[in-house]
Amino acid sequence: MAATRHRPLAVPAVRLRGGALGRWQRLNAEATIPHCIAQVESSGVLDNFRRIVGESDAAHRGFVFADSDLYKTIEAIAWETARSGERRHEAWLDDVIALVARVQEPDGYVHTWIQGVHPDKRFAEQEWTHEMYVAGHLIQAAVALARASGRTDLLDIARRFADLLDDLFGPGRQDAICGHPEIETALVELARFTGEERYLALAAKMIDLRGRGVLPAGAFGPQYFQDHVPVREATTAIGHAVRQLYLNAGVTDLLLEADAPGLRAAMDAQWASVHERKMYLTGAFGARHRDEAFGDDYELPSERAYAETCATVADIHWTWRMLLADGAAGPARYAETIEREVHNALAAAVDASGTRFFYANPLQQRPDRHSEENAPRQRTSWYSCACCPPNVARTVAQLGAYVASATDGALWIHQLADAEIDLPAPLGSGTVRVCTEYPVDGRVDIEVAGDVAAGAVLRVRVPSWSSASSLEAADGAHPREADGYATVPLAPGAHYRLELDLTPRFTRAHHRVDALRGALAVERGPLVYCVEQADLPSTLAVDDLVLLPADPVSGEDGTLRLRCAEAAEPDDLYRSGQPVAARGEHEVTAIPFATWGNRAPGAMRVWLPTP
Ligand code: FUB
Ligand code: ZN
Repeated sequence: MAATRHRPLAVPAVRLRGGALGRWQRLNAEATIPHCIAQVESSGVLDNFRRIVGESDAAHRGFVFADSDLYKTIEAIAWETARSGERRHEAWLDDVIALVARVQEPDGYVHTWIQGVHPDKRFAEQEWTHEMYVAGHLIQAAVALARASGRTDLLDIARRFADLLDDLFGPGRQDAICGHPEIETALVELARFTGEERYLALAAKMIDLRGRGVLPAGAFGPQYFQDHVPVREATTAIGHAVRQLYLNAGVTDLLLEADAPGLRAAMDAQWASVHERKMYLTGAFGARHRDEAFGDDYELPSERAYAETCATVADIHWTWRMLLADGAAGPARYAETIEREVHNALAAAVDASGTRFFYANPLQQRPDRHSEENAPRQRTSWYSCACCPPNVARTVAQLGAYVASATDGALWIHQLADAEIDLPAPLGSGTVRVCTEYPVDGRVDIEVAGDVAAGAVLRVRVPSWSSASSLEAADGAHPREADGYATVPLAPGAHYRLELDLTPRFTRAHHRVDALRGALAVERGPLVYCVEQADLPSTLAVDDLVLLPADPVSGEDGTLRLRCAEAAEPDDLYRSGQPVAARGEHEVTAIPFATWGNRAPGAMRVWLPTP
């Protein structure tokens, strides 16, 4: 297998401690994962398995891909075990893995909707049956469990299914792809873990087959599942956002592990398409509800943003792989994108209790907005299409994986999180300790302890928005370099300090984003802010605020104070074109977007109009 430039660290090697991400991981362990476990029971997912083997009389419940809720929950438990070393769900795992084993057919097949509802459709309508998508989640959960705790019972099940897929659809055999990409990234990971090249070959074949008319086009056309052009020619992100982004994660995984001519250029172009023309400020993706899809370039409406939580999760997967693959945008941009996604769209997807979730993550909620099935006004405890909640759980459990990487002679810190990082073997056996309350506070202290290989260096990302940009040490200042990282010796006993400039700043959108013309957002460090009705007097509506040109002021509690006027406009829907008339002056509280919706449901907006 080809060497990768950046090497990830093992999950247990990065321990997030007291900061924002560490606290979130504990909430994930205490609340979100137990909640997912309860929900896969109460939503009928486990009964779907039981009924196949005569252990339940219930009718099949949920969508064709509901099995994946179980597999994502198992994956979350696996990464949580790797992180904490605690095996608190072992008995539950024993039960559910034994259940999946009983349901698996002798040839390796397991998919409860096909088995229990429509056996006649087995691999017959892959444009919508999600059989390989579900297999992908099974494989990812199984490898995670094996990596985390050495437990291989689920891996045995997953391999038997993967072997069946290889027997049927591997090189030289029948051509097939799944309507929902996901199996590709899973197969590469299975190849990585087992060393079996045939899983890599199967992933490569499926990637090569995309865009060649293998799937019949459905109601939304072949671009819905990225089957309109071959992957190497697909330079624009299009169609269902989660599908495009999981596909890109799989393609980038393949180029990390194998010779894959043409794929690198396609992925660089895709990354620019997604992040330079189709990303919401919060790190969310997908403007359209109808087909859960990307819009055209610069089509980024705030209140009708679909912005599915799973699309942010998928982009974190992909963007991390682009960092590892040394993609054209460079590690700092990839890391800063992941930071934006984690601290904004992903964090907003779950409430303060860890048990209620958004599926869609719009950047504006009008006061009269009605709840829609996957876009409710308030977070809800589960969904009939429950792809998002367990996706949040598995992602939060492995946040440590995105914090650092290693190259020959260097440890790279990409995410400024309170953490203890064990050096990977070639760099020594010591530890790097990062102490910080970032992103609430801009001070980051870094200490090196223990044995370190001679000449090794530490590369620390200094965010692009910070005007203060040097790492301070006893021997002086080490400035941010052109690639966005400061370099210091990885010397035992060394102590470095970074004091980031967290002055709140206004952000505007590209002039082609018509939905945002004349509006500004406020950011502080990596956090996007919003104004919520709950912070305003009832006489002042969020949608009547007009931002005045005064610098926002930081509050003690992570909030900001903005100077706003109130629009004083006639009621006419249309009238002769003049700037917005406004009156009065109000000090208005803005809160991190990640925390909105934790009080009474009401209006909210990220982008505020200017006069
Ligand atoms: O199709 C499986 C999942 O359900 C997708 O990734 C989500 O967008 C939702 O449609
Ligand atoms: Zn989802």
